[in-house]
Amino acid sequence: MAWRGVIKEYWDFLPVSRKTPIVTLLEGNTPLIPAPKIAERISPYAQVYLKFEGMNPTGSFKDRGMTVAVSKAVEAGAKAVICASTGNTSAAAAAYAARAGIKSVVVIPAGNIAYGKLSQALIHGAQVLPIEGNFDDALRLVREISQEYPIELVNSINPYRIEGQKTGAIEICRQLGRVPDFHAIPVGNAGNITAYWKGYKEYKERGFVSRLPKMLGFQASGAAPIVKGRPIKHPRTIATAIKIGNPASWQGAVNAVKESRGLIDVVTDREIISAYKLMAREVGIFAEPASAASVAGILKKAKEGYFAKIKRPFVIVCILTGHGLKDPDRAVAVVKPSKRTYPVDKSALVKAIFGKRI
Ligand code: AN7
Repeated sequence: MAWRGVIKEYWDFLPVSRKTPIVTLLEGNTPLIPAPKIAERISPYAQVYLKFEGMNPTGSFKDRGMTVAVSKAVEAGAKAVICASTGNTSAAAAAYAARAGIKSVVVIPAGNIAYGKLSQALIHGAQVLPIEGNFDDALRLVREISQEYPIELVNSINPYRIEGQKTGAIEICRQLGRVPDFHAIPVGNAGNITAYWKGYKEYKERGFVSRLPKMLGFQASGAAPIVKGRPIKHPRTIATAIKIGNPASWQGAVNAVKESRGLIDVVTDREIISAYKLMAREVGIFAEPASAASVAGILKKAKEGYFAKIKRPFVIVCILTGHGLKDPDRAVAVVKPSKRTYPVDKSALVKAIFGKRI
């Protein structure tokens, strides 16, 4: 049967009923792609899979949560939704609101969201309000506005977002036919790590599986409030998606790490870019920089010897949260292509391709 989207496929796990109007773009069912080129850098016993959430309809994992949040908002009679965003939430909110035929308002840190994401919010018809502050300022404002005015908040403090996003965990278990040993994931506002942990736990509680993965969360080193144990006033990282200094689901991330006996650590921008290029060049997957934090994280832990004690086959799943096309400027900046142009001349091209000697 054709894929029916997150709400219908995971109906029994979600707070929906026959009264819920289903607002879907058939999100979910994203590929779980083996990455032997990454695995060989981790351990001879490692199997690494990349869960490419960039293959969702708006190009990020946010769609899993947004289908549920917008459907429940419409069920409750909402005529408008609002969010703060580093970009991907705004793209998803704008698309699902468009699908539902309701208004969307997105508050973003001016000049700090990737061009692809901004273009999505704009073309889907969202009211885009760039503020002269960062994501944390934006989230504080939309929280207050949604409490005082008739507009539904669709950031991940909306529990329906977490409910939708937890389906990623169930999907991974079904695709793998087992529970991964390690689940590596970038952490920004910490909604997704909270959601995945909830999903794994519920899948186990219902008796479908009997184990749980260790949760490995990774923050950018300049935007690592949870690792540092205090909010960061002026977060900094080239991974703008996770440039967040005071995550809303802080406690959820801490619980996931503690309960799973996993860890949360930092990766530098340099490590992020290195993993970003490695994935593109050796695996064939173009994910956005924030997504590369999960791969950068396991490479770092491998170097530190974290996996060295394991002498039997084990499985790591890395969540690639968003598509590389979201942030084309970063890809071009990283590669720094030459500005040189060529005449319309075969020999000039042949020389460029094969060098002088041919
Ligand atoms: C590609 O869009 O917060 O830890 O406003 O876009 O659940 O916040 C995006 C976050 C990772 C972090 N990877 O997830 C937003 C926003 C990508 C992201 C994260 C985000 P959370």
